[in-house]
Amino acid sequence: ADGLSGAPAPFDKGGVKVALISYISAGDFFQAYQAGAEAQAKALDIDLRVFPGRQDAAEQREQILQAINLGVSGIVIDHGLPESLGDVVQQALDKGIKVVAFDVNLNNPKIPQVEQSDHELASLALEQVVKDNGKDFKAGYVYVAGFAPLDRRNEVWDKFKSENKGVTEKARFGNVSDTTATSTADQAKAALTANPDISVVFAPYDEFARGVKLAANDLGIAKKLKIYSADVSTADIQEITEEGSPWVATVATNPAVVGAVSIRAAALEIAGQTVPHQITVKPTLLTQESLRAAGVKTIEDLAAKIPAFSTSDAATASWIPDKLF
Ligand code: SR1
Repeated sequence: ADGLSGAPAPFDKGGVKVALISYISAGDFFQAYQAGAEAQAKALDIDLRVFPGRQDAAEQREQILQAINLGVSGIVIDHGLPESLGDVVQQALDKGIKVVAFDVNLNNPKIPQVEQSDHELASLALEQVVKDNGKDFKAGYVYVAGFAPLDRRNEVWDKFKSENKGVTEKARFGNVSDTTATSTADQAKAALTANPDISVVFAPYDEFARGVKLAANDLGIAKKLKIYSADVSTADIQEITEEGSPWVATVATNPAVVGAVSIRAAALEIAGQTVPHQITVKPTLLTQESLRAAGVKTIEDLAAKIPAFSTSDAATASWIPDKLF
C-alpha cells in the first residue's frame, strides 16, 4: 500500500481495510454495484474485502462478525434484512468501525444511508406509464415486501392507485432469489394467463422486468403488453431496444456509480469528515424510444451521453479520486 498523497489519515498511508457485505450478489445490478465499489476502493488504495451475498440473513450476520474480527475500519452493508442486522452492526459501531448502509434501513443516526431516490424513481416510471397508457388500464405489479428500495417504490405505487381509480391492479407477484428472473417469469405466466386484460406491468427491478418479458414472449402477448421497470445494464438495454420488445421504459442510475458513492461515504467517515445522513444518487428515465433514437447499446454509451451515469457529486472530497468510469 502506497497511500494517497494529500489525503487525511489513514488514507495517506494506504491499505485501509473496508468490507463490502452484500445480501444479494446475483444479477446485473449487484455485479455492477460491486465493480463500482471495487474501482473506487482501488482508487483510494483501500484493501476491500468483498463478502458475497447469498440471500441468507444468517450468513450476512456471520460475515459482519468476520469483518469485525479482520480489523476493518469500515463496513458497507448492501441490502439485507434490518431485523437480523441491528445487534451485529451495533457491535461494529461499538468497536469504532464506521458503517454505511445501501438500501437497508439500519435506523441509526451514526450510519449514513445511501439510496437511489426510490420515490422519484417510481414516480418517473409511473409518469411514463400515464403518458403511454392514460389513467384507465388493468395492471400487473411485481413486488416483494421487505426490501427497502422495493418498499419505497411500493409506497408510490399505492399512492398512484389511490389517485387513479381507473387503474386496477389485477395481479401481484414476484420472487427475489438467485433465480429472480426465471422464477418471476413462471409467476408472470400464470398471472398473465389468468388475466388476459392486463396491458401494463409495473416491475420496478430489472430482474422482475426480464421475467415478465420472458413470460410475455412465451405466451405470444408481447405486442399487447407494456413493461415499466427500474435499473439498467448493458443486457437490459439490449432487451429493451430489441425489435418488438414489450419492455418500454426503465428508470435507473448507473449501479457502479452507486457502489463508488458507498465506498466514498465509508472513506469520508473513516477519515472523520462530514457525511450527510441521507446520500442520494438520482435516477434518470430511459425510454425504449429515447435509447433507440440515441443509438445507445451499452451502459458505457449511457455514461458518455448522460453525466450522471459516469459520476455523482455525492460523498466527494478534493482528496478522493472520483472519475472512475
Ligand atoms: C431486491 S431489491 C432490488 C433493487 O435493489 C436496488 O435498489 C436496485 O435498484 C434493485 O431494483
